[in-house]
Amino acid sequence: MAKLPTYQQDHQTIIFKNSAREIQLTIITPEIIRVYENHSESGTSYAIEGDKQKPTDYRIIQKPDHYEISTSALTIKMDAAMHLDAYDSNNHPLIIDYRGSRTPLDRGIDEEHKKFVQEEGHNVPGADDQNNPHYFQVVKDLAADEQIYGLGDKTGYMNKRGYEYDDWNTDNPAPHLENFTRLYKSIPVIIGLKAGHPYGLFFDNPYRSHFDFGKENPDYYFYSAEDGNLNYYLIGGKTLKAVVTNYTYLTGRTPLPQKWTLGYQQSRWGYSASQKMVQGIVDKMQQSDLPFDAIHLDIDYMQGYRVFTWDDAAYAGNPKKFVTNLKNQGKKIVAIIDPGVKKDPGYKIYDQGIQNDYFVKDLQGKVYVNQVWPGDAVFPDFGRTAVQDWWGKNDQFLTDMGVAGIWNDMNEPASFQGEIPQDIVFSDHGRPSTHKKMHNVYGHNMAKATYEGVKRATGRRPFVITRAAYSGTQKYSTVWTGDNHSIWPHLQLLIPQLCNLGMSGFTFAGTDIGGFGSDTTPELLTRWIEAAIFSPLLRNHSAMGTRAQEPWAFGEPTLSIYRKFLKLRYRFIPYLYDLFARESKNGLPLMRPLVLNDENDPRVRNINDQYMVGDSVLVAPIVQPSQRKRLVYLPAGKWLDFWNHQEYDGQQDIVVDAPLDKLPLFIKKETILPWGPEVNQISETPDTTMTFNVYGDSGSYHHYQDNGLDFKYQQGEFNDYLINVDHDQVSVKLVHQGFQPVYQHVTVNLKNQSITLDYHSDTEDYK
Ligand code: MIG
Repeated sequence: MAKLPTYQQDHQTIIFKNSAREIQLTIITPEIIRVYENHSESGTSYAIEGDKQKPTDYRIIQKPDHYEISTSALTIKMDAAMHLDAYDSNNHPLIIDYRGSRTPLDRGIDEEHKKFVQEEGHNVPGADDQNNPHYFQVVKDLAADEQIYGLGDKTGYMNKRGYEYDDWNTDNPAPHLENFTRLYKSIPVIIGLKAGHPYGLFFDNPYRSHFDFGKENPDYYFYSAEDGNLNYYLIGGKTLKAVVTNYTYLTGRTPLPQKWTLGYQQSRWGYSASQKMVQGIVDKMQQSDLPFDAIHLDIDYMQGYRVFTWDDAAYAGNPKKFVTNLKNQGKKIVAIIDPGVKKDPGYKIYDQGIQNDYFVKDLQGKVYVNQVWPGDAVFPDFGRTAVQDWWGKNDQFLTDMGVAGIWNDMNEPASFQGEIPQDIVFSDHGRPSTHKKMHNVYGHNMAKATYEGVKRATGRRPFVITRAAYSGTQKYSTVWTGDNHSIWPHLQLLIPQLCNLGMSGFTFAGTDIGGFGSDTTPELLTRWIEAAIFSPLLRNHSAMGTRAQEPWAFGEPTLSIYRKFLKLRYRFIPYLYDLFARESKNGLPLMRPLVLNDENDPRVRNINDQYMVGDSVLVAPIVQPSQRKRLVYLPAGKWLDFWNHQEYDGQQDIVVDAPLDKLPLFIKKETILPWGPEVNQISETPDTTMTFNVYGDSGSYHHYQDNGLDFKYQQGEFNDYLINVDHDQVSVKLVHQGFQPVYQHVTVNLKNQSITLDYHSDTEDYK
């Protein structure tokens, strides 16, 4: 029998050694264990900040042919060949090393033909370079009954099984529904269900990496990276929710956003070329009685695409006045900032960057130049604190103008004259490194710099939106899914994409409503606003040169239907905000796949055209042209049709009517939901009343309230209301009171009556 490796313990780390390898297991918490092998790469994580390790009891037992390392939640077995197998506390296999060898797919192509095929623009995936001496792979057993979710924004379906993907942040203006391997973000976490048992696996290595989920061979899935250390986290948890909570414990959670950021936002590349155009959109929104909170300014507001400048002349010489005016009416401006700085001596940002040596350079020490919007451009070296601080201070140019949010684009980083060469010197936590290593965290560091800068300048909860991201970026920024197209497959794609982003820790996400590229149609736009109405980030955005897709662009009935859904959205904002308050503590996404709530029901494990909002709202949008009815699967429990309160039993498929103006929507019976007032924007003036609707006969609900703006809630300035309903017995309690004013009246709508309770300040209760 082969000899077991030796081991040595250092607190919660166990170092296993044999003649060839040294593998460390570190117990982070009972449910999180890190696997690490040094491949002489220095550097610490970008995803994980601060010390996450908790004092944890564990034991290590030597068996004849393996060791067993156990916490209360996980058992890891290591054999003589240093295979690692993870089991849950009931001995169910979760993450098991595959013992066989790989059987690469035969793609029927040789190197010469591959070149031609790629030159024509086809994507030939699976090119992992096993001759590279730094290449390594991790191959795990795939069970017949195993589903894999997560991986962030990747295209395709909820369940990634059968597909392969690359992590190499890529600006792709035409992602397909299936089998497009690269996109803007690298979020190397998978959330799996093996024979119904949940687990997570997070590969924390920023180098280009590849995932194959049983496409090459249905018996295994694998991860490979072209460089870097072997560094991954085995994550357990009793439920899928617990796994997501554990993963977001490790990499962080989306902080509570400003409340208005949940309002509707209108955007289009081109609007911002003049104040007149932006004002025209604001006016038209208001005249059309369309609720909204923000207009986005794309690259055209700048002087010749120079970041941190404003084309004053196009804004009547005084953009600050314009932004302030809107602000006084409660409407916000969000402005875009790209990383590429125009190479232009005499331009302040360029000069400062050159003087202070803030831009990335080639191996000869010359500042590296590529092309983006401003023409020749140079790139800030975001892997250094000084550069992040400088960038964050520049954001003050915008916040001083009154700009309320910053939208970071092109930060993969994208470049027009070919990709930035791998050896360009980018810093890694201040030390010289390479583009090869820092590429996938470039957008992350830019978003972090922006978040910190805006926070310092304004004291408000920063609203940052980024296109590129890495695991952990959710702590700093909202994301959108980049350049989709106005085609039905991309409407379909938003459900798995946003749900998988949510499973990967990115709860604050959205897609370009109506589609960015190509020309939308009235029906597509209508179905898009319906399908996306609960997406946390709610923005209609389109490319210059495409046909207009504002809510009024197609006249009636599109405008009325669009308005109806925007009004519905604002009614639900208190619910969405409550979910954010919970998410910031447990990491569970607002918009989520059915499987996250009901993992024991095999029927929900592959659903791509329905989603949940929290635990009790089920959305089944129409995502096919000319469809007017659809099948809806209702999970366990009883459900009420939101529109007519018809009751259905769960665990069945029902057929529902869905004329053009209807979004099939179901509420779990015995749910209480807050129902915001009818408004056309989120006000900074606190609400003094709130309404709750009861679906069914009883229930209980926690409702959160604060000023929706800054960080005072962290000092206890918030209210937590507990609403209890048992048939006609209604009670409202202030479980925590830290924010003034509290609601003066609370109305609870029961099936057949409406009850209003008033606040009595002497007794501090509702009667
Ligand atoms: O190369 O700023 O994804 O939202 O409108 C295009 C112009 C650059 C890409 C973004 C898109 C934005 C556009 N940008």
